[in-house]
Amino acid sequence: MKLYQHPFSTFSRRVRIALLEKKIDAEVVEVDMPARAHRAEPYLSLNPYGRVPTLVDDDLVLYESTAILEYLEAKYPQPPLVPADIKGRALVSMKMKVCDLQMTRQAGVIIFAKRFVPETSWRREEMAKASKEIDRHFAVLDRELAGKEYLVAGRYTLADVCYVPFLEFLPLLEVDVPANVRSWSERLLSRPSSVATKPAR
Ligand SMILES: N[C@@H](CCC(=O)N[C@@H](CS)C(=O)NCC(=O)O)C(=O)O
Repeated sequence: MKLYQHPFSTFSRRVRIALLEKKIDAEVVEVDMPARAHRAEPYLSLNPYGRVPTLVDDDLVLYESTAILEYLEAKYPQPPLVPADIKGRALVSMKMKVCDLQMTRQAGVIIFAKRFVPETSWRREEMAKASKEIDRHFAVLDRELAGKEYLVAGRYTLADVCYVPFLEFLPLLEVDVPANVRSWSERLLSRPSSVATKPAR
């Protein structure tokens, strides 16, 4: 099994966390993104959208980090990163989707600019709008996390995994971080799989 990824990639980090949590032995291949290898052959034959991560397992080529996480869960169910019951699993799916709809695009606007774009070229209006949307999402998460350590069923699941790479950059987001979100974030970021995959910058 091969994972094509980049160490600075938030979406790739989700998959590397799952590999570590499940102790899956996969070959991790770094795509030379600074040299635009993700936008050129042979990589485009694997992932026509030119993004990381991509997982290759024999004849299966999978891109989209959430699909990859679900595949790894199905192929390597131990230790489980989803609850055993179908209602719990449905909630995990819902929260993974919500993370992508309400958090990753908005956080990406800010995180990408602040990590990789000179300040003179920042699109400040777009970044401010993204911060507001994250504020609203955090207000919902804060209510949902009240009295809970994790998003679903009182246990660490793929839903939490999806958020980790984005919570890493909380200080960049210029949002008010409510108390329950802050303690959940600290709990997630202190897991060994998060520490081991923390990007160098
Ligand atoms: N929805 C995709 C997003 C993947 C994605 O946007 N990856 C970024 C790196 S974190 C990328 O490859 N960007 C390069 C580009 O779009 O040119 C997923 O969940 O895997």
